[in-house]
Amino acid sequence: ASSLPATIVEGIQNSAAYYRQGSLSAKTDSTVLVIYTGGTIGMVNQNGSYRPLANCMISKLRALPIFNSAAFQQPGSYKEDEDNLLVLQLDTNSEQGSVRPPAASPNRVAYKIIEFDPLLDSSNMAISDWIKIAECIKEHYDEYDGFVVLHGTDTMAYTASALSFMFENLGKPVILTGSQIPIYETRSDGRNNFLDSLIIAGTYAIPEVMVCFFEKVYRGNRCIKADADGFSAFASPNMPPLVQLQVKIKVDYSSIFCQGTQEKFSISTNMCPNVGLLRLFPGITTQTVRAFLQPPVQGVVLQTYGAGNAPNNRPDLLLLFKEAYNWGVIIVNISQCTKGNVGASYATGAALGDAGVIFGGDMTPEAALTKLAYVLGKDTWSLDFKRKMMARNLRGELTTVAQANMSITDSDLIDSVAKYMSLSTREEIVKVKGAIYPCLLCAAAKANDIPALEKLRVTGGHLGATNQDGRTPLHIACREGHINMVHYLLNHGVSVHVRDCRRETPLQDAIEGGHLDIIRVLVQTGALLQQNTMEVAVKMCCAAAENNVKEIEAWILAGADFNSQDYDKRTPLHVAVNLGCTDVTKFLLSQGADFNIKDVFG
Ligand code: ASN
Repeated sequence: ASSLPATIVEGIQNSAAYYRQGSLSAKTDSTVLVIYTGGTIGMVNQNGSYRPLANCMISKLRALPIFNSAAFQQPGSYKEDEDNLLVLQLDTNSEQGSVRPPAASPNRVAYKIIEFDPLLDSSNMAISDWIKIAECIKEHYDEYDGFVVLHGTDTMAYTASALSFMFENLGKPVILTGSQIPIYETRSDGRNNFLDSLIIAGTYAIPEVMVCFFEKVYRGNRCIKADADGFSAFASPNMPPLVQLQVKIKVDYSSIFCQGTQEKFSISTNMCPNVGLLRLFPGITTQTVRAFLQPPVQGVVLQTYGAGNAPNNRPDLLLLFKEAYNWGVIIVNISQCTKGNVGASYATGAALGDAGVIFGGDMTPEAALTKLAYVLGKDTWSLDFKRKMMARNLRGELTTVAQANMSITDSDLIDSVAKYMSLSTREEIVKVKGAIYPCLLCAAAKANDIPALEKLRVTGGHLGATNQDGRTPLHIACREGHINMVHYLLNHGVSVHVRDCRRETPLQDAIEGGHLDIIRVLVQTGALLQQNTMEVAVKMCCAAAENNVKEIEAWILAGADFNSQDYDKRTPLHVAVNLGCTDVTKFLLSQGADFNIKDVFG
């Protein structure tokens, strides 16, 4: 270095000093991909009827300040100056209406819009359109924190149900929304529905397919279009909303469905088209039912009366169902009532069970039909297994007995705390639960106490609940290096994508803790580095400056490139050599680090 000009030597020294301090501010935006498929939200009235209008949504939103933050409009205020990138500024400092999710608190939601061609009235949608949406989300899954699908309301409940099954091991929010009046008109419900969806998808790590409409977010496979004229167009008869957007945003964390998994997100697009819905009515003829059950039909959702009943004085019908069962048709019994469960409590219901008809619990017709299409499309499953899966709760689409009967308020501990604090009302107990439950989870995760967590879980709690710093038990287990706890939490549906108040995911904790075995599990489950390559380079250079081989190894295992260059185009090898850190130098060279890369100083 002594033979180099003084300014360059100073540059190198400053850079080395910088790494000794090690500082980098976390990114504060979250990102959402909006997939615009059509629907009233983007329609215009032409010759007396509504039709979707192409190439108009982005310019319209750009002109609405609420959808396109003024901060972003200043040139150079955002690094990606792309045509279809818009930024929503969140009111994090206001008390009323503030967005204060217990997880990460981004200041802004940056969102991009992909417009489908052609835009469709959702009544024109088919299975191929569900696949198109699923493939689009799969393609961009790693780049965004959440997804919003702008969609017509008419078949939104079908698409939401279908996607909920097609998405396997979903770890991020996917929200469908639309409107009853186009967003281009003055009196539109579309603006609020869209804003609410962006806020929830960008700030709450709820790993479900949801429908957001008129201040509520429902589980997608639980809702139905219930009103053709009202703004409150959707209902979820058998399950309360997951989120209510009032002055405060209320999330029902204990109801969030968690798919216990250590698998990466994937999509299953082989949806069987040979399914149908048969609604019984008094006097239905044998010929009608026989015609309905003919090949190529492979699955039928049978809408029965009340609590799952069909005439047991019609041996002709029961025989047809039995015959269909024998030649491999799957028949699922759901009720014609919008609310309630089916079962064998009446002889008229039990007779269907005897004929091989499966009880479909409290599934909506949309959920039952799309679930059949998904299950029948699984070529590697046996017919017996497919029948079993139809009765099982796969994505929160039906209420299981355990869920219905248990609640976190049953927990002895919460009860004791409630008694000690003289709490009497359910509301008070629910508040205490909200306050202490995440602390109990995190304490158990830190102590590596799986039985304690299991006790909390079976009383109806959500293991992904976040503490006051937005940290989940998974963040803590990853930091502490408790590999069995990590397996347990992943198997019980805690998402690898949740960010804490520093916007960091459990992968970052595992890297900083130097827990290579945990990094392997997280990466296999789909965890990705959230920082851009420059930020990663800086962090690796900091580790190189500390001669911390384990941390460098951890970064590489997590997917970082050991040749990545920082703001001065310096690699970890530059820093290690410059500061005489032999262990890191040797390690980087053994990994094949490139010693010919030039930094800005040459
Ligand atoms: N027909 C429209 C659609 O489903 C209805 C709407 O979006 N409100 O595309």
